[in-house]
Amino acid sequence: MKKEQLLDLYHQMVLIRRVEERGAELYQAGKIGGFMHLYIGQEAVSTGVIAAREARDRVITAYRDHGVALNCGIPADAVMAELLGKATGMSKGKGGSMHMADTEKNMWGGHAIVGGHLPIAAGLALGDQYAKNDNVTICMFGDGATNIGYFHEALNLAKTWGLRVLWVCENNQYGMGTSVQRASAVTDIRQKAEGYGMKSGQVDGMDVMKVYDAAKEAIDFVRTNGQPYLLEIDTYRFRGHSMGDPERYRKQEEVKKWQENDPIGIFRKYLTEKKTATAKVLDEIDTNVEEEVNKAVQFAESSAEPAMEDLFTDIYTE
Ligand SMILES: Cc1ncc(C[n+]2csc(CCOP(=O)(O)OP(=O)(O)O)c2C)c(N)n1
Ligand SMILES: [Mg+2]
Repeated sequence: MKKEQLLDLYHQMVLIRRVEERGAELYQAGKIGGFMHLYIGQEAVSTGVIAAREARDRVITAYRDHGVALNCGIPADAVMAELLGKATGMSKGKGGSMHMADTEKNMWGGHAIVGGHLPIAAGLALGDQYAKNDNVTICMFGDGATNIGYFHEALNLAKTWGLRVLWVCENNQYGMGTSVQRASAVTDIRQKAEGYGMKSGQVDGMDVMKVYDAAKEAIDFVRTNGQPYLLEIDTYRFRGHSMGDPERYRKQEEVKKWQENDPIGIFRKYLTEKKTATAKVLDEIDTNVEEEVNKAVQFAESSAEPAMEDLFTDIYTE
């Protein structure tokens, strides 16, 4: 990877972190309504996976979607405005935190029903199969979603019909307050692919370079063979499940242990040790991101709410 691309990945990870830190403040100030789930701690996952796609490859995810939106190239302005429910948001302020989408950027949405978007991913890939192209659909979901019927139906169909889907399980160790051990018969999530004769892999999700390499290999496999693949990416969310989670189900020592493996810190170390960039250059990127996010907040706060007459538009296709 060239230096510019590496620094761009660093920029993306820091941007996700700062957008969400500011988002959390705005939520606490009552400026964001509804549920909001932060991606802080998991930044290396979507950053590494989406860097490995071609622009023609589709991405679809669950409700923890702010990072995915930013990685797909949706500007911070549009993400922040959507969080605040403003008409200038990428979903015109009518989707909010859990429903960020921009099909022009091939970002097919955040989806709030656990597992509900997996059959949609199979459908997107079936559409590409009909159109006789070799685009890949990247479908991201949590460990909890793999205990839902939709996961099994979608993986079965994908293998039976030879659909080009990269199934990405972000195993952040918990589904709300329930640990993987308490909810899943097998704790190595990748094993679930075996029941469908599907190839699978597993990678450390705190290291963006490892994620990128694993995702690149998996996407190449899917594209070349016309077969799905399940990639388990092990990670951790540093914050609660959603805003206002008292986190009684996990110990602070456990959270601290994972925080010592901060994906941004790991990547900073990688970049400085490889002499790709000095700490000063990385600090400058941090400052630029701060500025970018300040502007995004100003843009969002000064934008208009959606108009009353738009209440019933964008519900059905016309
Ligand atoms: C069908 C359905 N059941 C329950 C819920 C409530 N719910 C929201 S998030 C969540 C946990 C999902 O965990 P996981 O898939 O691991 O994703 P994570 O939140 O860890 O990213 C649950 C049970 C829901 N949204 N949809
Ligand atoms: Mg989870």
